Parts: sequence; C-alpha cells; structure tokens
Amino acid sequence: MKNITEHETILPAGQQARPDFPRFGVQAFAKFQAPVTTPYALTVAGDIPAIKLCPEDLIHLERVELAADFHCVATWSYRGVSWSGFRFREVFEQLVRAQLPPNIDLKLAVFGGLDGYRASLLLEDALANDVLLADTLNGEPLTNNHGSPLRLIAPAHYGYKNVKHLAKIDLWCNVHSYRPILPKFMEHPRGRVAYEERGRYLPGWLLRYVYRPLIQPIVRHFERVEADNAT
Ligand SMILES: Nc1nc2c(c(=O)[nH]1)N[C@H]1C(S)=C(S)[C@@H](COP(=O)(O)O)O[C@H]1N2
Ligand SMILES: [Mo]
Repeated sequence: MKNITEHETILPAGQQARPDFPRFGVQAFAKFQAPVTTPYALTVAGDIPAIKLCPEDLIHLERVELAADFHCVATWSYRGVSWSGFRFREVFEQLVRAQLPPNIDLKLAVFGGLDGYRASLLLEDALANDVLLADTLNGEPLTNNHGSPLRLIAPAHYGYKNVKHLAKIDLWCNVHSYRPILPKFMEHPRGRVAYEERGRYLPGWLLRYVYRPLIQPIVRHFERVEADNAT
C-alpha cells in the first residue's frame, strides 16, 4: 500500500475549517441511498468502446492510502481525512488504455454518480497522482453519506468534482461533449482549489460570499433527510 499525504498547514484562500465532515451536495439528490449489498459496477465509455469494471478488476491494482484536506466550494473544509482506493491513472493505464483505438486524443473525463449527479475534470487533471477511486474513508468502507460504494477523490479540486456513488466515467475527445448538471456558472472546467477556481464567469473570491450563507441550510437539509430515512 502506498501512502500520500497532502495535508496543508494553511487553508486555501476563502476556506474555513469545520470540526465535522457533513454529508453535502445537491439537495435534489439528498434522498438518494446507494444499494447496500451490491458491489460497484463502473462503466467507462464516451468516445471509446464501453468497458465494465467491477471490484475483481480493480483488486489487482496497487491500493493507495491518501490523507488530504477536503474543500467544498461553499467554503467549508474538513481537514486530514484519510481515503483508500485505486489511482484513476492506474485504472486508465492498466484497464482502459489497451482497449483504445490508436491515436485517440482524449481530453475530458465526466464522472457520473448513481444519483444522477455528474462533474467533469480535464483528463490531464484526472490522471494526477492523487486522484483516487476511493472505497474507504478513515479505514472503514464508504457509507452512503460519503459516497458508497465508490467515489472520486481529487483533493486539489473542489468537493463538487469529487463525485460520490460513482457509476460511470465518460472519456471524450472534445471538452464540450458535456452538459453540466449544475448551473453553468457554478461549474469551472478545472475547479482547482489552489487557484480558487470556484466557478465560471464570476471571480472565486466573490463566490465565497454567494455560497457561504448556503452551508448551514444545505447541511441541515441533508441531516433532516437522513433522520427521515432512519425512521
Ligand atoms: N453523486 C454525488 N456526488 C457529489 C455530490 C452530489 O450531490 N452527488 N455533491 C458534491 C459536493 S458539492 C460536495 S461538497 C461533496 C460532498 O461530499 P460529502 O457528502 O462526502 O461531504 O460531494 C460532491 N459529490
Ligand atoms: Mo460542495
């Protein structure tokens, strides 16, 4: 098992630490519950012949442990969370690349969740050393709250790029082959935390003030739905 630690001592611009790690995201998907007993089935498609991957395919890859801070675009950060899983790069190089037509120039990876959520990364960003398909959080299998059975972890990118309940990865040659699920202004093509790429059109520092008041209502909404699900 390989270890990567990416814990920053100073929080990135505009971020504030939270003591807890809330379930967060698009409120329309709050009711979603991942099936508990079914193992993941990941379809890789797009401009390439579709490939289906299951846990038995990934188990042969090197398992990587990653300790990193998690930064939501709405300005909360949860520090020092530990994930384990497989590098997306390994999955791409060892399980996908061999099946590709020669000279194909893939540029974009679109990650889709079982709940209908999706987000994109430039393929170049997705192939970074610290981008994982994670199946554990702090040594335990992922729970529904944090994206069971498998989620994307890209710690250099805002939380909204870290797709939970991963079911599909579409690889495209054209970066425009993608209809964002979020309103377009909210989705930056890269979403890098270090450059405060919170959204398109508006500067990151301005979006801090737009998003920050939404944190508490969204966290409460997810908590309420979870309480209802439990009863
Ligand atoms: N499938 C799915 N993935 C998602 C979301 C979502 O609504 N559905 N929300 C995103 C957002 S905005 C954030 S901040 C993180 C939150 O992850 P957490 O619930 O583990 O804190 O998940 C991201 N991935
Ligand atoms: Mo977020």
